[in-house]
Amino acid sequence: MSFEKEFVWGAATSSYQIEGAPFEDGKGASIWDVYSHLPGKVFEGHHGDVACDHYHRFHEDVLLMARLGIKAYRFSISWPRVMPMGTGNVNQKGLDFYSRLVDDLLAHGITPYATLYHWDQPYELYKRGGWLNPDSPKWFADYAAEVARALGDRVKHFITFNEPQVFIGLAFVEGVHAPGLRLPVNETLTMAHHVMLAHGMASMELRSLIPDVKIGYAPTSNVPVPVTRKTEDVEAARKAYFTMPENGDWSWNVSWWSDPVMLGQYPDDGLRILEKNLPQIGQEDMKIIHQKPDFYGQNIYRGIPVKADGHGWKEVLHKPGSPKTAINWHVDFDCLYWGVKFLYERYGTPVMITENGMSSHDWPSLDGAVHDPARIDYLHRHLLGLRKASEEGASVAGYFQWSLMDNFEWARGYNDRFGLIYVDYETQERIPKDSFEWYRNTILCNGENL
Ligand code: PNW
Repeated sequence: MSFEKEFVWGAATSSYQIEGAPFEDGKGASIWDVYSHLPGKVFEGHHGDVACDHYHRFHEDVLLMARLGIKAYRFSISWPRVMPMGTGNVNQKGLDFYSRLVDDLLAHGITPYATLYHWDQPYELYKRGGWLNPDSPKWFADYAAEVARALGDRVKHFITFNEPQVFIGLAFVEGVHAPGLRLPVNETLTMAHHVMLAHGMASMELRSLIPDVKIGYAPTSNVPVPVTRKTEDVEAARKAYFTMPENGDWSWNVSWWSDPVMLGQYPDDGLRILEKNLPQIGQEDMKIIHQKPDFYGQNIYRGIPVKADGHGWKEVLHKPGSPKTAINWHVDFDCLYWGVKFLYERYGTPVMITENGMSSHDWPSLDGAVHDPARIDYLHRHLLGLRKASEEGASVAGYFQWSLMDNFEWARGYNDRFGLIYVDYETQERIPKDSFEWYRNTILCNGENL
């Protein structure tokens, strides 16, 4: 068995992680431009001022994508490049950059998937309260409309948000991503509500401006993986995935971030547990939020072993010495299989793996090539799981490898290399790794080699 004929084989990146050129051609500052220059925030003071210099080298990168044979490329649009103040004036030169990129992709037969928000919020909007401001959904919808007007004749696939769990949770609950604050629960829940409203309002704009548009949403999750296939363990894992923890730790909860968008309501358990801290939920809000995506994106890198414990579940420690990646994340080869199965079961919308991949400490060997056998094994085994989920009836629309090339890994700077292409940050030389060749072959035969 293979993947469906229309299966979307892709690779992904994001603006701040690869583009550089933070203030060129009229771009405004983003919260990451500011945050990464604050002392002590990012590993050894790294920042994205140059990153992969993709702003100037995008053509070379598109040629590599063509060689890789990907059907689709997922990139993100930098909001402050397009609207330096976040609202109002549009920076034509910024839009032109994305327009040239899109033309180049299409000329090489690669379908563009544009993410509207991969964390680089305009700094000017942050100063106006960012996602706490009740106008923030409207700001986002206006920005989405500008992008749609400029690119919608050629870009038909949009993803509204990448990993709201991270840009609200890690940024404002845990305080380790830009802008690095720790705010009270009622405020972070308000932000989350605004983000979901923004998803809905932007989706409406996109749908009215681009009739044949396909919209996605890309939250993330670490998937509870049952330790056996016994019914009680599978049930325990399913519960662990979707249940709100009684301690109110809400920011990684799958249902809180997805039920409103996919099903039109907040989950009952979350409403009960978070009751004292809930934002005002307007009469029409849930209708706006429930702009059901055409594909349900999910970024999955990891699993958590789980077993039944009475009527509940228990997390199980990974066995000593079990596989880990360079970023120190445990590896559970079945995470895509269970994740996709559970998510499709609950939401009934085709699932798109919008990110999956691994970091390793790659370097060019004496022979000049970059050998990354562990990444090949990681991809191979995760794709086997994905295919199994599809064979068992889950609708799987596609798979985007994270990442096309090594890039700026947020608070960890250039520590972690996630790419299929090695980047020498001193010379900007790109070297396709062994995994690049492997993925190319996999795409060529639509996964028959797995
Ligand atoms: C994602 N976690 O981030 C992002 O979408 C990418 O920009 C990033 O480079 C990639 O995954 C690799 O990290 C995540 O704590 C950040 O589970 C943190 C987590 C997951 C994903």
